[in-house]
Amino acid sequence: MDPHADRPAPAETGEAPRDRALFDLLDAEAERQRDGLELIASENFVSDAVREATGSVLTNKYAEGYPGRRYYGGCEVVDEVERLAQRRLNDLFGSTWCNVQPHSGSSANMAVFRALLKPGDLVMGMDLDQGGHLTHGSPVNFSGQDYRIVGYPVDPETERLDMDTVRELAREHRPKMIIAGASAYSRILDFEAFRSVADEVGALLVADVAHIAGLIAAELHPNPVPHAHVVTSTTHKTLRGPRSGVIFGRDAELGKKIDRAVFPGQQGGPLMHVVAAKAVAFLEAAQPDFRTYARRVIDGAQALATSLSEHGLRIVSGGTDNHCFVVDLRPSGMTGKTADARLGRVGITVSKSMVPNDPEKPWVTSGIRLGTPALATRGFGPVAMREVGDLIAEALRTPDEAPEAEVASLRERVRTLARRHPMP
Ligand code: DSN
Repeated sequence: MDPHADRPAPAETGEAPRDRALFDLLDAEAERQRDGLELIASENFVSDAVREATGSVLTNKYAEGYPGRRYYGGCEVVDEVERLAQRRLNDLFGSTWCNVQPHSGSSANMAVFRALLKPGDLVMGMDLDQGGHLTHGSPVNFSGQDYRIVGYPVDPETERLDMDTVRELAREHRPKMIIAGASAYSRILDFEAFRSVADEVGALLVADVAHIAGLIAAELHPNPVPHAHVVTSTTHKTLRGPRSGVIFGRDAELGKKIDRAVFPGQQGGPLMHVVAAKAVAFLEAAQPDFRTYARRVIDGAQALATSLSEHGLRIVSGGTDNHCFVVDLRPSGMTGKTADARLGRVGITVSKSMVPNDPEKPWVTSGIRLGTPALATRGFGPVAMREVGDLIAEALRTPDEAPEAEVASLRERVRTLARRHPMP
């Protein structure tokens, strides 16, 4: 049976063969991205060059191993691709060693755990409901199942990290590794202070900069490389590359252990097309206009937080220093699930988020997390972000049972604002 039987014959149409079922879905997703307001803090819109590399012939190539030491023939070109990605990553962050093969941030973190710890070792990471990440010790994740975890909280009053609390916990529990990083935290991370805590208790410091890597590349957030033993990151959030992960640092001995943990310890063949796209993204992030972009990300996040505060919404910790923030919806009498649905139906995309000490389950939550990396790529600056704030407030106020015409009119205003800002 011809799996492409539903497509027009190329000879009749002059078009390339097309898997209609699948490519129609891709067209629908492109339209959804173009016509909506994308506020998921961990998403972005990549350049044509990143997409071209991701869709390139390198998807055809196996390259288990590392440049110059592969288990397959024909790797002379991909060796150069991987070396280029490595050089560009090290230049961007000031590291001297890196691994560009992890398929994701989670697999980068898993490789670091496996390389530096034994099962059962004690790790300190930020609790999930305080803003941390699954791989920083959640009991439903490998990190919380194979290792003993002590979570550190944000201060209940300020909702910011208090390094004295982190130090006290570290002194009490003597972790082997401390992770400094977050998925829903809107304040600057003090990597130097984390290192001083780690040194005091003889722990390794791992910085997970998945969310803020682009801001670090643009020198708008302190760089962990001089302080952390190892840094992990994704490449697709503020860094605006393909969906993937990286690990880097300045300690070559730790680097050797981590290389072995990535391959052969954990992964098989690297996704060389994605490694190529990472190389493109690292070059783009080194350009002066990327700094302008990162500034717009932060200015936009601050303008949006201010706008939502003026609409009476409570922002966790009172505002943001980076690309994102969490809205605590409890004073508004709404869960994150309800807010997510009310925004989603008018084309505003966010993620539900736990607030510190959240009484709700992760599937429901008391908050939503908003971030500006994707809209800043489309050119949304502080003025446009205030308009976005007005639309969010209106959508949240619109009850579930509102007439469809009211919802449709709001959806149309969202679409009009989105279309004023071209996709890359
Ligand atoms: N899922 C990502 C986020 O949204 O923050 C982290 O891995």
